Amino acid sequence: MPTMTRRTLLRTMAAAPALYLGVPKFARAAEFSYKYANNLPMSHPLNVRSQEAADRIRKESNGRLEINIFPNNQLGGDTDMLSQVRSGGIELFTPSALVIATVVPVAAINAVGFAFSNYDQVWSAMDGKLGAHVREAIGKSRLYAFEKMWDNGFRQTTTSNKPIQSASDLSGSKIRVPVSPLSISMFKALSAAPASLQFSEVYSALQTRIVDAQENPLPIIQAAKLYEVQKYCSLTNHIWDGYWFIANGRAFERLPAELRTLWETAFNEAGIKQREDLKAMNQSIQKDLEAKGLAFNQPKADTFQAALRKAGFYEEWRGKFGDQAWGLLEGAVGKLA
Ligand code: X2X
Repeated sequence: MPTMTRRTLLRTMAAAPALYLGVPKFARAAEFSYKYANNLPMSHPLNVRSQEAADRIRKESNGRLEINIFPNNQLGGDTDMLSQVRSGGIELFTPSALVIATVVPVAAINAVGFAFSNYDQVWSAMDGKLGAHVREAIGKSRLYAFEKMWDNGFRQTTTSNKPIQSASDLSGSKIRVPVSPLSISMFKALSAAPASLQFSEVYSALQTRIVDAQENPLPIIQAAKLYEVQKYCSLTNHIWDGYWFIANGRAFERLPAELRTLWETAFNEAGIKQREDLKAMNQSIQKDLEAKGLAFNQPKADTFQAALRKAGFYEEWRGKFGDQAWGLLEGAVGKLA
């Protein structure tokens, strides 16, 4: 048999596709191969739109920049991913505002209880001065934050034992919250017994009744199948939560200008589409979750805010965030305390 030249080898491979299924689409190794990790299943719009952006970046950079997604806590829980993106072990991560606030405290400002009442307020604040203020703070910890925040949603409360009709129903309730000082403080102010757990632990913590309740936006309850281990869903709308798309600072600086522009454009445009996906889902998602067995109720919203005021929650967090950030928040949503 004649020795195979590169050309005949390639021809042979082309004739027998089944033999080289393992070979990546772009045979030439990418100049920049980046890892993007997150805590959500692949079915969530955050991953669907990120995959689209990654495909676009690979194509428009002619394979120079490749981004591989590791969804669903494959590379560890939020706390692990956050330390990996800071050290450079991974290049990209999407922490919720609540979670990145463990490193950049002011990032939790959008999650002040009952601050935002609708998406118009949310996006004009986060695409405007409040968002710019937080991005700057993120930049100071040698992380790069993309301009457009992605939507997580308004957080709702699910339980296994009883519906939450008003703030007093939360009293003593064992509720899981993210690894977030603001969430702990807020649920303590509501007399609940909150416990911080990474999202990777939530399903089993509910299943084994380590906690009775959790709180998350409906698209997360759907994507992570939390309806399988919860009975009631009370539409508390207590926090608006979003994801910051962040990169390791050095990984960002390493990219040549044209690739930086490409990934900024691709991820920011994908983020806008992801916001629209969630908006569209919000029309039908309650019906879907009801069909899967969750019982919904609309609690009395003003009882929660009154309880928070009484407990001094707003005063405490105004002090923690400082007058500048607090002023930007109140500028967007009106007086809170
Ligand atoms: O951990 C959660 O609850 C989640 C998925 O909403 C966040 O990323 C904060």
